[in-house]
Amino acid sequence: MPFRFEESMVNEYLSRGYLIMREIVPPALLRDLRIEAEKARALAHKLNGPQTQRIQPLSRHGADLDLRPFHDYCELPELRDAITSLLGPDYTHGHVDIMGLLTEPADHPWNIGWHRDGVVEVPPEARDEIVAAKLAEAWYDLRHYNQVNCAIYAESCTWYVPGSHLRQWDMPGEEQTTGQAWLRKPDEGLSNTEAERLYLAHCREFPGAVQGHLGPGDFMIYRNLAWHTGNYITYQPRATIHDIVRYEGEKSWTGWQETKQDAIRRWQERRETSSE
Ligand SMILES: O=C(O)CCC(=O)C(=O)O
Ligand SMILES: [Fe+2]
Repeated sequence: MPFRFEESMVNEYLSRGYLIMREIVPPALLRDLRIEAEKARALAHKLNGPQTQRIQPLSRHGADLDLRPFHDYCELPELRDAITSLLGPDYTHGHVDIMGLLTEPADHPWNIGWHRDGVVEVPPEARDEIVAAKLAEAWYDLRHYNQVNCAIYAESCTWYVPGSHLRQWDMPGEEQTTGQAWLRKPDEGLSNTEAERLYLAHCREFPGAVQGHLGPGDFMIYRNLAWHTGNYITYQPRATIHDIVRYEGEKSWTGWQETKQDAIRRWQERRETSSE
């Protein structure tokens, strides 16, 4: 059945922090996207190595890919209408100059590690009150932090903690693991199956985590301030459009880039002072 927007979806998005718009991409467009996704996955591995899990932005690869289906996706009236129903006017859901494809790594499993985007941009040691105050200004503002995964092939790579976007504080067990080397490359002597099971356990053990299952053409929008991770396996093709939903109206929130960079600088200065 073709996707139909329901009023209840607004509440679902606001309370859980994610919403999956099932089968919103029509089959004909999906077929065209797959033809290019096939090329893009091969290109990702050729350009960035066998372990790469993305190619981004797609606009950089116009010489090797036909970008038309991706532009068609950006123009898709079904998606435009659904986003307007969900968030109001003045939002865009697709940008070929931002969009990437998340791809499966070729050699071994890989896990990005649990994180909250936004927060993760500043190393834990550099997060001070100034960073927290700046982030707090935008935390509940729906014009920011809307991310998209739209599956061209069925996949179940994204794990998410529903409701965690509503808290600016962390609960016991909510720890960032993006810096853990064992998630990026299996420890010496570990087989791919053993690594896959360990990474899966790492996903399952996180308090309140649920696995997102996307069918072909399913569009998942999520508040990326929630706890989430991406768990990547080698033996299933993944070509998932990764983009943001961007507010195009008046931008009243500025200064985050500067705040982040200042915090990282202060932290580095502190490190240098303490090592003298
Ligand atoms: O692979 C995924 O689904 C998640 C990717 C992600 O969390 C990120 O790029 O920040
Ligand atoms: Fe993320």
